[in-house]
Amino acid sequence: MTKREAGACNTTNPTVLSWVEAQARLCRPDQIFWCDGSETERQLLTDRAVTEGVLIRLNQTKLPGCYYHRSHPNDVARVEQCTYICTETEEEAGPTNNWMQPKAMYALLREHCDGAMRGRTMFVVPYLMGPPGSPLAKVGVELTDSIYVALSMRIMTRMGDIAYEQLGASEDFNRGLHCMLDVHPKRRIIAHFPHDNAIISIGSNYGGNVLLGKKCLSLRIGSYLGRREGWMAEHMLILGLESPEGKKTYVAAAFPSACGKTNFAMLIPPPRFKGWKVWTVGDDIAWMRPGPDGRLYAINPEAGYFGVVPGTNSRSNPNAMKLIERDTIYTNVALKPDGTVWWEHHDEPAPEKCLDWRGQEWTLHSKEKAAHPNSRFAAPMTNNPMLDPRVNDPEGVPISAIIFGGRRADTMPLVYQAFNWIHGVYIGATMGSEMTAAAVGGAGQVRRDPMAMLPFCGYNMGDYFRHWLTMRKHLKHPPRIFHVNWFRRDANGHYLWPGFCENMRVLKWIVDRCAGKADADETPLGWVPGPECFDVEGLTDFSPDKLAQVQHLNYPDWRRELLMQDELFMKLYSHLPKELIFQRELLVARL
Ligand code: OXD
Ligand code: MN
Repeated sequence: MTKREAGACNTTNPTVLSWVEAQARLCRPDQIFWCDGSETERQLLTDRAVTEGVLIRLNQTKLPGCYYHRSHPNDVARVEQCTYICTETEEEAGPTNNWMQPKAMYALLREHCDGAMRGRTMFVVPYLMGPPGSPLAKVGVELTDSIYVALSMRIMTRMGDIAYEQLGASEDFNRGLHCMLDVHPKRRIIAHFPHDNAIISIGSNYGGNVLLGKKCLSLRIGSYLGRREGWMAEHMLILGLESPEGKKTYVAAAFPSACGKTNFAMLIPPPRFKGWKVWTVGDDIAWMRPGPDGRLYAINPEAGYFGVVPGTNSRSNPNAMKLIERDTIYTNVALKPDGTVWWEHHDEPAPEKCLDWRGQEWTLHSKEKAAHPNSRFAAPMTNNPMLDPRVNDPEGVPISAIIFGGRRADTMPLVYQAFNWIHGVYIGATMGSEMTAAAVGGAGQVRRDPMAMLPFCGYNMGDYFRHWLTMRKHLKHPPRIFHVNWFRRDANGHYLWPGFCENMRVLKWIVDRCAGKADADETPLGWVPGPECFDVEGLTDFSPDKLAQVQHLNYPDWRRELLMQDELFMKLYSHLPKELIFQRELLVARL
């Protein structure tokens, strides 16, 4: 067999070949580099990225295999205002999405992409979302003129020949095109064409906008395909909680961006829970379908974690600290003189001097943050010391509980359980959270974020709720549904719940509920743990009245909450399932 030259074409799939040729005719790159996902290729592209100044090689003794990238200061987060769902009718995309007619959007993008890769290389990045051979796995091919994207996709997905092996001669793959242009905000568009299984992203080089396997395919296009094909694409972590006796229970949890999904997915139980272990299947996205036994099975379509860095430390996430010690691409953190990195709330104290995320000199007296609040790591999941052995199981793992949660200073108790599936869908549909730096916008304001999918649902949100209700019919043993809030504060603004590893206590109650082992008290909101079946032993400074405070149902807050929920329901009214309106009435009556 002749050795393949790096970058040479490595597929005979006629549809891939003709589509790449057509896009190359439009974008006119100087070169086409066909990625195969090999180690040799990783080294070659990494060296090239370093030579071109796209990546900085970090201290290889302290951080082996780690590199540093700075994005353009105007390009540091997802841009929801430039993100479009392009369906024939506006109604299909629904009132929560920006919409444009596909024909008009294709025409606009053709103009932008015409000759956009002149003088540049087009990387052909084939990738597989999900374990090889899984009935849920999907193939995508991303064409990009960003070497940073090619290298990051290698971490975040199963990238390379493996995707062509899964694809065979099929035409069924996601067509993704990414042109950086000059990363000018005025030319930034992230367009999804669900009917064509296609994505075109221009004018950005920030992960969430350009690593097309992630939010674009796995959630926006994925949710659309899921409804058509009878499965669910959700913004959820997946973890397995193992008891000292070796019994494992899997749960999936949806929190809005930057609410600690990665931390929760990698939780290390506190000493009180000796012998208990948390295993990670995924930290951001779950694809779920009913299994032959009537349970809901989930896979993580990704192969890496793209986590928020500031706040990561050995208290919040010791496993992540191990995860990002090697083979990691850091974006927009601070760079220390010894070639290591730093960020706010790092274990180590702030350095006297470093370069901030913009590359400017930073000292202890600087007023600005050294790392951007949305700075990120991209690290392979295989670095995770607690990676679940079933992460590559093509059938996925059976989900016993679904947890919804948001960042709320008030109103929402620490934990409560839905009375049933429909009530649980209502709880997910009315979720709200304070906004964070993960998206451009008003950080701190509460916005409705149904199932944490507001920025990611690829069709009408009302129809998405209907799909959730319909899924129940295919589940003989549906997961139980819960709502949590780690972020409730007292009148002085202090957090009422210690959070981090102590969230294990909430998880344990949830898992016990699923096994029929924990008692609960009925409240107007749902089932809540009674003081006798919620373990607070070993929690310093947490008396039973603190539990009462963090669980407290404050009626004036709930009156306000119902009004805020109404705003979303009014917006979605024409497609809103009536079941949810009835659920609202039931809640009002109970309150
Ligand atoms: C993410 C996000 O990057 O949700 O995961 O913004
Ligand atoms: Mn996310």
